[in-house]
Amino acid sequence: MQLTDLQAIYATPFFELISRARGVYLEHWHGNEVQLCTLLSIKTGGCSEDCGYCAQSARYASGVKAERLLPTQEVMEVARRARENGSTRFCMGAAWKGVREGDPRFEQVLGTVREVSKLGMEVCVTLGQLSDSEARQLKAAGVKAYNHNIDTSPEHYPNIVTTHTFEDRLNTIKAVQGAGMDVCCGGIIGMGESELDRLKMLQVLTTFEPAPESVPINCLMPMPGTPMEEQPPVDIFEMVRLIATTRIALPKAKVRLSAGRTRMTKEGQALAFFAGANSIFFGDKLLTAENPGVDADMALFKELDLVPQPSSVAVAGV
Ligand code: SAM
Ligand code: DTB
Ligand code: SF4
Repeated sequence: MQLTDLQAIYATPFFELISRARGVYLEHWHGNEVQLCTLLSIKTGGCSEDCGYCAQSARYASGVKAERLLPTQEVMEVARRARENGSTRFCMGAAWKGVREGDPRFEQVLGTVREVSKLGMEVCVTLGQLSDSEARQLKAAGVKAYNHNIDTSPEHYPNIVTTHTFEDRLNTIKAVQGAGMDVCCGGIIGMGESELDRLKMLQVLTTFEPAPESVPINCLMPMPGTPMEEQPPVDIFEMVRLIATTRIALPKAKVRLSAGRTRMTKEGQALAFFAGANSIFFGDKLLTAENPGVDADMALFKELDLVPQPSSVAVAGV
């Protein structure tokens, strides 16, 4: 899609915009179903990269300590609980620049993926940069989707990260597509970017072939000790406008209302669901930051008559 088209959509009067987004949404999805994804940080902190928003970078005194890679059995306990709570996607994150073939830790992650995929949830991982052959191994082990965000516009990216480039991110996404995994790719708003940067980020997402399967829209959670700790919160109507524009631009993608829900009201989240958001991170923790708890989210779903989206994969009976 052209940037000018996205700008025109974004600038539509608010109620017209969310009504149009709702219409597009209902053409492609069941209007009351929201996908529940549980996140688990399987390797926390100590990351070599300098992403200015991230508490897991070794460069910032964020208070997040570097930990070892979690053993498969520990991951399985959390994954089983996530399934009991109703999650249909389980996403494991590692604070690494990327994975290295031949590294025993990569072999361990492959083993963990094989086990988790027996639980009948969609398996997603976010492990940083990948080569083609690593991507193929992850796919073979049972990964359905790979999360790798472009995070912001190509122009704003160097203001946020200097240890890798926007192009590096796109190359990993190509490796993921080449291996036949779904691409989960979105970004963060509230990092000092302009409205134009947000739409440029969305424009890049619309050029992907195939289109991203899911698009997480995160609001910056300003983590203490990071360069972004003082960033002001994102205005809810800007967030809803971006969600509506994303829904119209990428009708078949799951649009995930991601980090930052702890600072949103119930009404704000309801507007985001109305405008086409149909996935959330579920559980009281994201990777290191807080998320609304299971009980609060289930109460909200009840009030809004929303239901968890069924899993797209079969349960193996583990
Ligand atoms: N290391 C891998 C990578 O960089 O892709 C995977 C983990 S990384 C923490 C996954 C994504 O979480 C980032 O791309 C970013 O979009 C999001 N994220 C990290 N810290 C955040 C924060 N403080 N607020 C909002 N989103 C954040
Ligand atoms: C995504 O877009 N958001 C998630 C997931 N993909 C991996 C991560 C949010 C992290 C929020 C900050 C934290 O927990 O440290
Ligand atoms: Fe490392 Fe990923 Fe955090 Fe960047 S976003 S510092 S690559 S964990």
